[in-house]
Amino acid sequence: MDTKNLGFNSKLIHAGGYKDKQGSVNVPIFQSSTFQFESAEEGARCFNGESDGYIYTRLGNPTINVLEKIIAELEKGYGAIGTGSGMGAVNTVYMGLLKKGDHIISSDAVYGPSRVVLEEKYSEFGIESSFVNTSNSENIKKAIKPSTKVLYLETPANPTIEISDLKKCSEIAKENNLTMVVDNTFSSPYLQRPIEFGADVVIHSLTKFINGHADIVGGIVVAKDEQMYKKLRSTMINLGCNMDPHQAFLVIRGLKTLGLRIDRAQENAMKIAEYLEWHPKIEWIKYPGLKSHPQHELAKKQMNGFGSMISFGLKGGFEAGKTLMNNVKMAMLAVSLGGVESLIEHPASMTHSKVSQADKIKAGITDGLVRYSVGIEDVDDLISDLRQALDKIK
Ligand code: LCS
Repeated sequence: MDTKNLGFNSKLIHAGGYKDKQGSVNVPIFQSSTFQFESAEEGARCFNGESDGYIYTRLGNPTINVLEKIIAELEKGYGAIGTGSGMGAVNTVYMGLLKKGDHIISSDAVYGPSRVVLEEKYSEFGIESSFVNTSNSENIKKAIKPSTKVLYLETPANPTIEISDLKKCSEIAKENNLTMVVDNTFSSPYLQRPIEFGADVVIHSLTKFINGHADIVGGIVVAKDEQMYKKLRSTMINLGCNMDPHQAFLVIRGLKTLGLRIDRAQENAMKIAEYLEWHPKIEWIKYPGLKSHPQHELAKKQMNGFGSMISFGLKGGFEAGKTLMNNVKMAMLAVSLGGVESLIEHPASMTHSKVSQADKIKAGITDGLVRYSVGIEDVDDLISDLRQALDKIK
């Protein structure tokens, strides 16, 4: 079936175009590392690109390919490349797009390891990186050098929930010949499709909203055009950070309810944000759906919803945050996000602990910041849970 003109939720169920010869409604798990050729000639054709038959799972696998086709269609890209984790996707992009002497500009608030690997490892290969607050696009212009090749954005950013203007950023990228990469993990294609705003590459940690059930780790890279797709696929193959077919099967299953899950989670998040905003023990809160969020109007323009990630600080600072995290009963104290269950964590000591203290402060990742990933539970239960934990703060 041609799914191009279907609505998003229909695409979640029908995109990918897989039709099983045995009639299976679901995509089977092709749990095979290697694939037989019909003849020596066919084997040679597969290797020289004249045939698109499968060869070896690190290069491509039917189950993984279905997931790749679905995500490419949802993100409006040319093609997608499954990876074993979100960090596999991040490194495929860094390795594929940067070489010795190149410079990358990244949002200063990004997932900790996406930043630290540039500072600690890619610097050893002669690759330079700058981290700026990309929610003000003037900061990007100021950071551009003749050697700048890549603009890397996370919006909304982990964990500050700052939002960068995708259209403005892509205009700057085009004017300066930069490849624009967007980590779209916090939105998923249901809420935001960066390629429509001019991004060249989109990446995801599938571990989060796209799979949505906290039972796998996975990643994906989506390329806007064929040339970029081929370059990044060959990088992934050589890095060896491919996805596993069973992982792909679970993501395909989780993905089917993406729209339903996000609708429910963001409805909950709005109510929780409204509750927290006026709570006497809360010092500040960042949720794109609140008018008080500095980029609320931009979020309305470039996103189809405000998502379910909230960050906030308590008047009692980190000690108060600790009391809250130690006393919530329904929200689980755990890293990761975007699942059906609500999770709470402290980025400064957990997900972003390897970022230097000075860089954390500069990026707004203060010691008092608490991150809350709102799940799909009954919102009254989640609010009661927060209320009783907040009551414990002296
Ligand atoms: N990009 C973003 C925005 C992320 O939040 C993460 C993981 C990654 C990439 C890496 O993906 P992974 O390899 O874990 O699949 N973020 C995490 C977090 O905030 N808590 O735990 C993991």
